[in-house]
Formats: sequence, structure tokens, C-alpha cells
Amino acid sequence: MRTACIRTALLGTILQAGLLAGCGGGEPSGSTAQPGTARPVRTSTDGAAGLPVDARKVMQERNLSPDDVTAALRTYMPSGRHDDFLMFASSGHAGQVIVIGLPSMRILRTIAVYTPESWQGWGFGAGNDVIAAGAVDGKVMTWGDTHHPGLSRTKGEYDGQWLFIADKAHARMAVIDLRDFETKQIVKNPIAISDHGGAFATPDTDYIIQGGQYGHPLAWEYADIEEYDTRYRGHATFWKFDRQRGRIDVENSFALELPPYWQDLFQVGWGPSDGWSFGNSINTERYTGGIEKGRPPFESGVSQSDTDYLHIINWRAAEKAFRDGKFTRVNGFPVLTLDTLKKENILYFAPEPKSPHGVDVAPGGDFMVVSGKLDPHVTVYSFAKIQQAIAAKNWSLDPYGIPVLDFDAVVEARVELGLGPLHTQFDQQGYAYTSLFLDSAVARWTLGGPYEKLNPDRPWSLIGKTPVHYNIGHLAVPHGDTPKPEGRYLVALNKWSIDRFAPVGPLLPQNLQLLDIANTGANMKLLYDMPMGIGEPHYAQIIRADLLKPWNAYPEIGWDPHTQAVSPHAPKQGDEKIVRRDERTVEVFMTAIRSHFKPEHVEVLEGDRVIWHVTSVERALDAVHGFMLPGFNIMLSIEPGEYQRFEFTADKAGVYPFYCTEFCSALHLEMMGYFFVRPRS
Ligand code: RUQ
Ligand code: CUA
Repeated sequence: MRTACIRTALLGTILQAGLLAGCGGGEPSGSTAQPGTARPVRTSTDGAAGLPVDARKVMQERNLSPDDVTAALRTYMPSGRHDDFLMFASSGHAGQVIVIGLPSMRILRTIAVYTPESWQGWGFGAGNDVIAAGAVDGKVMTWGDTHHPGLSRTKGEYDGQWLFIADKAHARMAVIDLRDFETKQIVKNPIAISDHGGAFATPDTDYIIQGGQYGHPLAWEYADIEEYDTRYRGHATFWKFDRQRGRIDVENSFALELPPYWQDLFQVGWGPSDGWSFGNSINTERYTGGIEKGRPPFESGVSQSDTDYLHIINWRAAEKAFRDGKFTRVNGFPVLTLDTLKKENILYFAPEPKSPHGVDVAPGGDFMVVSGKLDPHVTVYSFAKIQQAIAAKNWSLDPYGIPVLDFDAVVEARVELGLGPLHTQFDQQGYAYTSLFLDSAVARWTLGGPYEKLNPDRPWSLIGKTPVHYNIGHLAVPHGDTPKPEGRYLVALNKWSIDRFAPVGPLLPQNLQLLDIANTGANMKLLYDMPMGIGEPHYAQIIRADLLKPWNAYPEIGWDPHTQAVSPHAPKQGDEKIVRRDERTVEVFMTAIRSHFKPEHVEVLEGDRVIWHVTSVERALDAVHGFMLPGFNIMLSIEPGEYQRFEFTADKAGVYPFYCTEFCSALHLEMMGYFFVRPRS
């Protein structure tokens, strides 16, 4: 394996510069952006000559520069004007998805996924089955750690139909339907207890790929840590997606057994690299930790080698091997073993420097860009060269017998960008954008090869860096991980906000910063700081708003959002009733419309099992009702046309006023009723 051009000496410098401190605690780094730098007070408003007198007055009063005004004009949305793009951001350990409009950076809504959320009525009577389906060994998990939202694709491009979001904490995958922005399914990965939480759709959304993370025995069985090399494993799971049903088809899904190298994100190829997937790994050292035993901590043990392995997977060959039955079942789930991967030529590695993170496919599907967190370069792999190296068997073998392609044979270019490069996005002008965690900056650089015609002067070179505040993780460009980027904006998803906002206690918001990448040269202009105080977005994808076709009310009255069809059980207007099924079971059929529920009196006996159906018979846009039942942890959001069903046991006699939780009309306060639980005696 070749390592000559990697500057090992740099590691010490970088560690001193504060990567580890920035990750775990201590002072953040920021060579280009200093926290707390006060901006000079302006005494004039030079450059504001053409503005109306009022505007100039505001500039003076608020101490705004002409640049500030331009930034404000680029993001301001007059009342009623809609944003051009929607960003779907994960929310980290808040377990949700956050939807944000661009360029305004306004939060439009959150989508409850893994964590119950009462405004959406998710997990308080409705959605409970979906959450319960993601149970781990029978235990229902009521939170998740969402990292990488993945939009569905057609020919590699976002089609605006589905959104997938994985749970890093419990190795689960969720499906959101973008007609009603609701979670429809959560599946638990049967072979992994946790993983990196990535979700990338193949070009036509045949599969959603979820990569592993920390090595552990498959199906989380017990094995001593001394057996790490033999019993601990990584994985890449291919969830089959059934567009017709709008569900992951677990029966037709499969996984690849991988060495315990701590994989993370798996991207997919398109165009020339269609049928292939690319992931990376960070612990080919197979370091097992043990700081309490006097061993180096993971953070240094895992960073010993100069390179880890880019994982190159021929997923069509994997699919064929799966269809041909060449798998073994682990915890009931089909797994292609390392032996099968070798025999069927499914898996290859290529060295990647140094503590790599993320791999991103260029718009042409021709290059794969990898950043090494401890290497100032990005490394660009050529898919054509990868194919040549495979054909020429230009490889050595890793300890598990997997071919490791020769580094020099597959690398197209290395571009020096700065400290702590992480993730890369692309635009339509032949530029790439890489986040620099340690530099707290976004680097703009040029692609070469077929992209050279767009930037003939300087292929494969750094054009400029823009400081961000502070310590950027991911970055997102509209359609910036597809064959057709629409690079007007870039959002820097910064991990630290430090001094950017008014203090709100020791838990600070993240800072999402909007940059203008269309109207600027080397220095991209910062347009807007958005405090994100409801979760920690990791990755985000940004889609043109006109590609989404969400419903503004459910298509018909009595609509069951889980089946996306009218439910035969939905209560109808005029047919509201309370039916005693047997001595211990009562069924309630209720409707809701401004400004009453019907029935308003619901009486059961103590100890009854209650099955409650409610339909909103509203057709008006935004006429949403809520339904709560105190003491029973019930809270539904009933949107126009929607039907919902919930069950509980009325285990304590009493009088329970229920009410509508959404301020729906002038007589909203009167939209209530009584739930009487009569004592049996
Ligand atoms: S990883 S900050 Cu979960 Cu997306 Cu890179
Ligand atoms: Cu219905 Cu308030």
C-alpha cells in the first residue's frame, strides 16, 4: 500500500490545532474566524447612495453595511412569497427531520420520525404502531439519532416523492411520504444494533443503502473484544424499496458482511458508475480501545495508520448473488458473507488518507471525492481508473483477502484545501465545495478532467475559502449530490455557534449559515445565520420546491394516512355512534368539524378497552383540529379529511374533559366534550 504523499507529520500539528478538542470539548479552533471579533462601528453608509431615504436611515440606525443590506435583500421573503428550495435536514438525537425554506432559512415544519412529538400527534395514540415496529428485541425505542436524510431519486435525480432517514443509535431506517410529510414505516436492521445512520437511494430508488459504523458481532450477539478480528463485523445493508406500496420490502432486502473497519457513509454512483456504491471506513487498524487499562484511547488508536479503505461495492453483482440465493441468514436476514463477496467480485478497497470521512460522487458519476480529517487534501478517485485497476488485478489483499487496489493507479488528483476537510458538494459550474472543520471554512475548488472546459485556467485547484462560524460539519447545495446540481446557495451546517446569538444557557443552538455561491467569485458571500435550537442537523438535502407536490388536505374524507386510502372504518357524518362490542370493549365513532366533536358525551365502564375512531370531516385548507384525552397520554393531530384510530384501557373511573388542541375557530374553546368512565360497582 502506498502512503508516500501523506504527511504523517501533519497529524501532530492538526491535533494541536484542536480537532479532538473541537470534537469533544475545550476551545474550538478557527484560524480564519475568531470568536467574538467585534465588527467595526460604521459611521457612514457608503455605497447606500441609490437607496430610498428610509432605507438609508435604517442602515444608519442599525449599523448595517451595504453588504448586509444586499444579504438581507437576497433572503427577505415578502409576506406570502414562497421559498425557492426546501431543505430536509436531520435533527440528530432529536430523532426528527426539519424542513427549512431557502433562501429565507425559515423553519417550515418538523417531521416526527423516531421521537414522539405531540404537535403532530405522533406517538400519542397515532403513529404508535409505526414506532413500535422499530422495536429492538421487543423493546420500543422512543428516540432516534437521525443523520443523513436521503431523498428518493429517478435517474439519480431527486423526484420529490419519498424521504428516507436512518437512526444511527439503533440501526433503523424510516420512510416518509412527501405527499403528507408523514412517517410511514420504521424498520429495524436485524444484523446491526447501531450504525452510521446513512441513507442513500440508488439512482432509481431500488435500494436504500445503510452503512455500518462501530464493529460488533452481527445481530449483536456476545463475543469477547479479544475476538474482534474474527467475530466483530461491519455491514452495508441494501433495503429494497417498493415504490408501489411506499414501503421498504424487508423480504427482498439484504446485507453485505464487511470487515470490522468502522464504515460510515455509502454514496451511490450514476452514469458511468451506475450499479456501484462507495463508502469509507475509519478503523482499518481494528483498534479495540481500553483507556482504563492504560491503552491509548480510541481517538488515537483509530488514527494510527496513514490510510483506511474506500469501499467500492458492485451492488448489481451483490443483488444478483442475493437473487441466486448465495446468502446465509443472520438473525433471519440474508447476508452475503465475505467469502461470497470475494467469489462474486462484489467488494474492492482503495486506500484513502487519513481518517477519512464521507465520500461524494461528482455530478458526472465519474469521480469520487474523499476527505481525510487529518489530511489537508481531498483525494479524487477516478471511476474509470478503478475499473482499469480491477481489470488488471492491480491490487494487494487485506487481512480478509479483499482486494486493495493500488492507490496511485486509481487516484486522479489530490487538492490541498486546508485543515479538517469533511464533506463535499458540487455545483453545475465545475466547482466543488468542501467543509473544513478545523479551519471553520468552506473551500471552493475546481474539478478537472471533463469539467475542465468550465474552468479551463485552473483544474484541480483551490479557488478560495470563506470563513464560517464555527466548525462546520456537513454542507449542502441544492441538488448538490445529484447529476444536476443547482448551485445557487450553500448551507454550512456548523456544529458550534459560540457568540453568534443571544445567550440561552449552556446548550447552544447550532448555526446554519446560508452562503451565496452564484453571485460571487472566489469569496462566497455569507447571507444569513440561522440558529437551530431544536436538534443537531448532520446532513441535509435541498430540493427545488416545485418538485414537491404535497397535498394541502387529504384527498378524501376518511383518509387513513397509513394506507393512503379511505378507511372502511372511518366514522361518517351522521353515523357517529358508541357501540358496546362485548362486556369489556367499547368502540367510539367520532367526527370533528368546526367547532364540535360528535359525540360530545362518551361514556364507558371502568376497565373497558376503548377503540376510538375519529374522522375530520373538514375540507378547508389549514382547518386542523387536535384531539387530546387527559390522563391517557392521547394527543392526535387531525388534519382535513384525516381518519385516525387509537386504543387504550379506561382503567380509572372519573370524568375527563377532552378538547381540541389546535386553535381552529372563534369557538375553538367550546370544541370539547366529556369522557365519562363510570365505576363498575
Ligand atoms: S457524518 S460531519 Cu454522520 Cu454525516 Cu460527517
Ligand atoms: Cu378544533 Cu380547535
